[in-house]
Amino acid sequence: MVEFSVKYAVVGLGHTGVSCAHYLMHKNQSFFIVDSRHNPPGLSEIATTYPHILITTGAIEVSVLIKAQYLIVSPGIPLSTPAIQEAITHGVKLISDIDLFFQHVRAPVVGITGTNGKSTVTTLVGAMAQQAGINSVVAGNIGVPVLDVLKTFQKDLYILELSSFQLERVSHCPLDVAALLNLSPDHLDAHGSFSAYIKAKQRIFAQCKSAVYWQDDTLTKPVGLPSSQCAAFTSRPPQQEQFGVIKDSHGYGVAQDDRVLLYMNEIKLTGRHNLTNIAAALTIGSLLQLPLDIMLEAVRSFSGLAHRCQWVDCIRGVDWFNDSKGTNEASSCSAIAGLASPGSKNLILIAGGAGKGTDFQQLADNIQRYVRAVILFGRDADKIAKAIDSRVLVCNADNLQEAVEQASAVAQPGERVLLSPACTSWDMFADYQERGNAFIKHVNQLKLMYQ
Ligand code: UMA
Ligand code: ADP
Repeated sequence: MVEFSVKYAVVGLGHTGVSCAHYLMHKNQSFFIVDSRHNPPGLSEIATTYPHILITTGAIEVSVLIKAQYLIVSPGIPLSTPAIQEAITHGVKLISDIDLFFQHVRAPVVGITGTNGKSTVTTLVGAMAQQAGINSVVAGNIGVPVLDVLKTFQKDLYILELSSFQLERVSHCPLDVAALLNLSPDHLDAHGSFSAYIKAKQRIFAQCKSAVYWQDDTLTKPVGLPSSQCAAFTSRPPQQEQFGVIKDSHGYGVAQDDRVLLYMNEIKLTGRHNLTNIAAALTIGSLLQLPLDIMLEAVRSFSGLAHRCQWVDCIRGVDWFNDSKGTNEASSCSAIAGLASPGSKNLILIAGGAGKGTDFQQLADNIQRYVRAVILFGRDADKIAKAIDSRVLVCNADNLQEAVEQASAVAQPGERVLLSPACTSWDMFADYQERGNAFIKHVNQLKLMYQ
């Protein structure tokens, strides 16, 4: 029988680990911290604020972990890490920051997951709640650790973006509304297979009161929940009591039943895939009893998040869009289809970077359908070029700046240039934000050249 000397081991000292440290200290709990990196982010902050807390860096050792009763494993550390698995066999239990959040939260909680669109829908639901005068906050994978939003007075509503890694780690997740927006292969290196990834995502429904899913993909349908507990949204014309997407003589729009609520030209968001995101947010908001007219006001004034189909500028009749957050094939495909003009190939695509192990066939098919020319850069440029074959004009660039210059040389007035890499940025940039900001800088330089 192991004698546990400390209650918690905080495994990982990124945003999650730092928030756990502050929270456990506030709750007077005993804990220590481990991180496999020698100089992890947050080290000096925690070491200075809590000098008596033991922090061990470097290889994670089972002999250290078994001193704790519970491990709080950060989302970026694989649960398959041998020392973690061994500690579990010694009787140490896993718990996550989300579990701790649910132990202490006293207000309704919404959870939103999916392969793509999470941040957009989470932010939009947050904007709807604010517009309705509800004292609410958005947190989770979007960038604010969940325990950070419990530090002050409790809110009346919490809206959480949850990643597959966070869902994989949580044991008790009693959400009032749980939404699974869509599913396509992503993070397969970490989860091992698409089915393991789906299983992690489906955990969002485990203890929920109401479930929201995407009618157009049965993989998102809650397994084992009665239909009375489920509400679906769709990217097609909606059925009774649903929100969905329509097209009529006024263009594309969002409808409830057979009533059109708004058209694309009334909103600031770009890309038709965002109509699906609006339908999802309206479904979630309705379950929260938010008034429809107030939700629609919030949709109309929502300009979207940076790096997601973000309009940058119009230079000599060519519109430039930054979709640096398009980091997998499915997201870039929907950005391409969402920005293309039906019936005409008016898009110039800039893509490439470090792919996530997919074969780029889905991307190549979308390119053939909607894109006139592709500029490729980054580690997997050749892999994408092979998938595209000779179906459209393909140019190669050594870096993003050269890609922008080549796109400018190819684009004709009336066309759109879209950066949507279908890859992570890690081969050339710190993250998607740095890549998107570099793109904006190069586009601004281009504008100066033509002034
Ligand atoms: N790491 C080590 N050794 C350690 C601990 C971490 O090498 O001992 C590495 C990880 O492998 C990873 C990096 O450090 O590459 C960050 O991991 P982390 O677990 O420390 O991450 P946090 O800083 O706590 O941030 C996490 C989420 N990060 C991940 O899931 C990788 C953030 O989502 C989230 O905003 C934050 O918690 C607050 O909830 C980011 C993300 O990229 C934006 N998420 C992925 C995505 O959206 O696709 C899932
Ligand atoms: P996430 O938080 O899940 O990464 P975001 O809202 O940040 O989602 O959007 C990331 C990218 O995913 C966008 O830049 C866009 O290319 C794509 N995208 C957004 N919404 C959808 C959707 N509903 N379906 C598919 N792709 C989407």
